[in-house]
Amino acid sequence: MKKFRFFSIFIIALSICGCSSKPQSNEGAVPKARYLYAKDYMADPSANVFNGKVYIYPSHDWKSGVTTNNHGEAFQMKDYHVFSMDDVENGDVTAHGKILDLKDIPWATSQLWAPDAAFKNGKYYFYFPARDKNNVFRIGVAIADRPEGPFIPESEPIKGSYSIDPCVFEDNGAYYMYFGGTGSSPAGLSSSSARVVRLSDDMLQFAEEPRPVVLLNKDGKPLGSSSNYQFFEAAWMHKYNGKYYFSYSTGNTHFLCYATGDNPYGPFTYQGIILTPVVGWTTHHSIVEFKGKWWLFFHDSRPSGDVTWLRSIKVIEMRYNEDGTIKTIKGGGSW
Ligand code: FUB
Repeated sequence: MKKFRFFSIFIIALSICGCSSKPQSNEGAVPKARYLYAKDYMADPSANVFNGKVYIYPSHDWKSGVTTNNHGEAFQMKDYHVFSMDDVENGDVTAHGKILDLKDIPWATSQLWAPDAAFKNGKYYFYFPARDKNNVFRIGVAIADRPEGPFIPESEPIKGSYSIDPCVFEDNGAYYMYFGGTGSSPAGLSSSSARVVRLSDDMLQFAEEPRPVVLLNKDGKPLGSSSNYQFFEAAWMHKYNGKYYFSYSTGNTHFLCYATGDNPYGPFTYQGIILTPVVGWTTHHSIVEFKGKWWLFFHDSRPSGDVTWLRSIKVIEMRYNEDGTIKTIKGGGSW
C-alpha cells in the first residue's frame, strides 16, 4: 500500500515537473509521451484494436526479491492483466484486472514475459512465453470470448515453440507469429535472430517450421551480429502503405529499430531507429493505428528510479516522413 502511495506521488511529481509530458520530438513533430498506469508496474505493452478500443496486454513486473539478472532472472512475472482505452491521447485507462495466472497454466513454471493477443472468428487468443518444467522458454496460448478475458490456457505449449516475445500479425486472413530473444533461451533453443511462422487455422499451433527473419543493410547484405542495430528481442510487425515494418529491440545498444519488406516473411531492409534508449536496460514496444494516428506503446523504468525490472507503460504518437520512414523519438535514457 505504502509502495503504491509513493509510486503515485512520484508519477504526479514527474507530470508536474514535465518529465512525463516533455515533448519528445524531432523534425518539427511535437508528440508527448504519457504514462498509462500509475498504480502498479507493467511492461512490454502489446496494444491491439478490438471492438473500437485499444486493448493493452502488458507483462506485470513486481518486486520478487530476485535481483541478480545475468539471464533475466529478475523478471519473475506471475500473472497478466489487461487495460483498455478509447482515447489514447487523453482518455482514461480502464484496468480490467487479471486475465491469467501462472498457477492456472498446467505446463508453465515461471517468468510470464511479453505477451500479445489476436482475434479470429469470435475468439480472442492470448500468446505468452513462460519457462516450462525443464526451464526452457516455450510459447503458450489461452482463449477467451472477450478481450477482457478471462483467458483459459491450453494444457501444453505450442508444439515446437521456443524462446520469447510472441507478436501475432494478421495479413489477408493469415496469421503470423514473430518471436525470439537472443539472451533468453538455453543453449540449443535460443534464437540468434527473430523467427516468423504462420499459425494453423485454429490459431493453436504452428502451421510450418519457423523461419529466420532476415535483416539486410541498404546494400542487401546481412546486417550481421556485430551491428549496433541487430535484433535482440521484442519483435513487432505492422503494415503501413502496403509495406511490412518489422521492429525490434537491439538489446545491448538499447534501441528500438525497424526494417521494411514486401511480404510478412521478409527479408527486411534496415531503415533506422524508432526510439532511442529509455531509462532502464530493456526496451520493448508495440505499434498500432487508432483513430487516424499511429501510436508507439513502450515502457521505461523512470518511475521506479531506474530499477530495470520495475517498469511503467507509456504511449506516444509515432509519425512518418513522406517517404514512409519513421521519425525517431527520444527515449530519455542515458545509455
Ligand atoms: O519483460 C521481460 C522481458 O524483458 C521481455 O520479454 C523482453 O522483451 C524485455 O522487455
